[in-house]
Amino acid sequence: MASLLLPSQQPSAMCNLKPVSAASQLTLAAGFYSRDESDWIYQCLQQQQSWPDNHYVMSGRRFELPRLQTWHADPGIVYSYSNNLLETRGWSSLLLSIRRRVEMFTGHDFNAVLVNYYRDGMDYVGWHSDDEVEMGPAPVIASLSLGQPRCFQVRPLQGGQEGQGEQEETFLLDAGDLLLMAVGFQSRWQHRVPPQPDVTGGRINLTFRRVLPPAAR
Ligand SMILES: O=C(O)CCC(=O)C(=O)O
Repeated sequence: MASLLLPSQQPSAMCNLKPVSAASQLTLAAGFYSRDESDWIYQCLQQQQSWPDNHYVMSGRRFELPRLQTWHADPGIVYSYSNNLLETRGWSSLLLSIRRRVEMFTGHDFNAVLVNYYRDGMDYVGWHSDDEVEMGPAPVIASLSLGQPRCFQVRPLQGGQEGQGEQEETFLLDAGDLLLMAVGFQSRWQHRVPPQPDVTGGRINLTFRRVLPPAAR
C-alpha cells in the first residue's frame, strides 16, 4: 500500500489524554487515530509485516507465545523478552510516521516499538509489568490499539493502597486509542490483555518504548 497515504501527523483537536483508572499514571487519548486511519494502519501492518514464528525456548523447554510479535528499534538498541532476544528490525515509513505523531502528542521520545498481533480472541498477553532493566528506572510507554476492541486489565502490585480505590480494573481499548503508561506505573501496577474467546477478529497493539543503549545500563 502506498506510503503516500500515510495518515496526517496531527490528531484531532478534541483528542486529549484523560485518566482511565485509579492508577494515576495511566491516561487514555480515545480516538488518537480516527476510525478510517486506524483501519487503514491495521490493514497495512497485518498484511505487510512478515510475522515470525511464535515459539520460544526457556530453561530448555519450548513454549508457544499466544500472539505474534515483531520488534523495531533504532540502530544499537537491543531488548530481551522472557530471556529470548528478539530479532531487531528497522522502522518502516508507516511505523516511523506513527512514532513521530505519538512523540509529538505525548512529549516523550521513543526509540523502539513492540508490535503485538492478537490473531483472534484466543491470543492474549498475561499479567506483567514492563519493567525490564533495559528501559531504565522510569519507563514511559505509549500503547496504540488497532483492529478489534479488546479488554485491558490492570491490578496493583502488593495489593494496592487501601482507601485509594486501587484494585483490579478492566476497560476497553478500541481501535485508534492511545494509552500512556507514565513514570511509576510499571513499578506499582501489572497489566494484561486476557483471552476473549468470543472475539473473532484480530487486533494489533504497538507499545512505543525508550530502551537504554547497552553502555548506559
Ligand atoms: O496489547 C496491549 O494492549 C498490551 C501489550 C503489552 O502489554 C506489552 O506489549 O507489554
